[in-house]
Amino acid sequence: MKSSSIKFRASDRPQQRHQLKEWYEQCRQGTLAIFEQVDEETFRAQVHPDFSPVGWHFGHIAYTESLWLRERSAGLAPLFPEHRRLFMADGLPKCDRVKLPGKAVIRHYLDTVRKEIFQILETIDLDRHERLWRWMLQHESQHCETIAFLLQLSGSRDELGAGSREKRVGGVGEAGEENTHYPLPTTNYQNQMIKIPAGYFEQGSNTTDALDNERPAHQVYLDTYWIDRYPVTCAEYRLFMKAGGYHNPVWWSENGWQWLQREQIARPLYWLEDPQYDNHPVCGVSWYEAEAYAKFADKRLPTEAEWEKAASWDALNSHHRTYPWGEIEPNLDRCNHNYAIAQTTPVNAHPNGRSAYGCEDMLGNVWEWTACVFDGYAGFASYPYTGYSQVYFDGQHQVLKGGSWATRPWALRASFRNWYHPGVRQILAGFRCAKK
Ligand code: AVJ
Ligand code: FE
Repeated sequence: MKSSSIKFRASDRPQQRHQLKEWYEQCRQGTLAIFEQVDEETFRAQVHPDFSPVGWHFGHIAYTESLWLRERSAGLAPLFPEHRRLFMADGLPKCDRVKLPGKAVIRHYLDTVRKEIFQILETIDLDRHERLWRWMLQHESQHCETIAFLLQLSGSRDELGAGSREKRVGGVGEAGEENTHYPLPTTNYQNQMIKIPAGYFEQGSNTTDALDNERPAHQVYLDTYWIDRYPVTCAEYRLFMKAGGYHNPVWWSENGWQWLQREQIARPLYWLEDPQYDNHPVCGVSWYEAEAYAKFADKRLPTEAEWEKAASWDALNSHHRTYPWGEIEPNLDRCNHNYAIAQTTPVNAHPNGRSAYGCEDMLGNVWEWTACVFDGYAGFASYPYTGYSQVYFDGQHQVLKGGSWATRPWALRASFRNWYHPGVRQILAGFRCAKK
């Protein structure tokens, strides 16, 4: 079993190069599987003003790989400098990114950069550069996820939700295996709350693949609290809708109610009114909707630390787990991820993914909003550039944890942090609740 926790000695470098190459190939295979399914029109269309066109993300993946692995770390001259302005992170306004080259040009860009960086990998000093190479895998993974939800969004443009699951492009699968017939849960379940006893746990991570915002790992003390065993399901959320949730300010914060008046919406973005999805997590809610539901249910959103402790702390052994279930790398038996089935699954479909405390469905399926504003931990140091995390420490972004059905394995772990404005509902986000 490949494990990200394997520690390599200098003499093992050939093996480590081989492992990186394998990961890069696996990651790219998934990226290209999606690429192949996108037509030229969808490629360049801007489906939502807050997001770049799907095709831009593919070019940006190639650009970023070239910038950091060729230019910055290997000292080579830029490849295709004519692409720079279009594909750099802060080059053009998103609406101007529709003037994209065609798919063939972008494919050539991806392939050419990739060929060169594999040559670099053969001799690069990994003692110095391993972190950057691991970061790059996660960069591609995250843009892949953005592509996935933009495609879902473009498929549902006309009917906003209804029928969108059928119209979605297929998943990339794992090793070509078909996995469209997910087992439905055989028994009904009751969402329960799990008691997490007071005490210390370890938040964050110092491993090579930990991003700047996950570092440094540190001890946090939490009082006793309760947290939902599962994410909030569509059936549960329907109660809020039926009770007039979207029409009564009593459950909404002031900012949330103002946001609702502007948006004029009355259901989650990806809502499908079909009992077939009752046991699936609600998906496509803003932080404000999550906050309002929690109040309706007489609960609250968990803090980031509460979420992470419930997901990763093994109190019996005073041990921090990389994944809720331990150290085995994510697979489809443990969590719904990697775009494998391209939709949500019932919240209780992955009992083997449960955490030491018994929480389920914490990785994959839907991202989960937390009560916390995104910020650096004490001792934070930007990597590889301030624009990656630090510029978002502006008090305007809420942290999400856990990953979704579209999250690639390289960005899936209990310490991983995602962040978006509280009003964003295009991402694949749901939530679970907590209580004192
Ligand atoms: C952490 C997912 C919000 O996609 O904007 C990609 C990740 N940063 N390239 C984003 C990211 C730079 C980021 N999110
Ligand atoms: Fe990026």
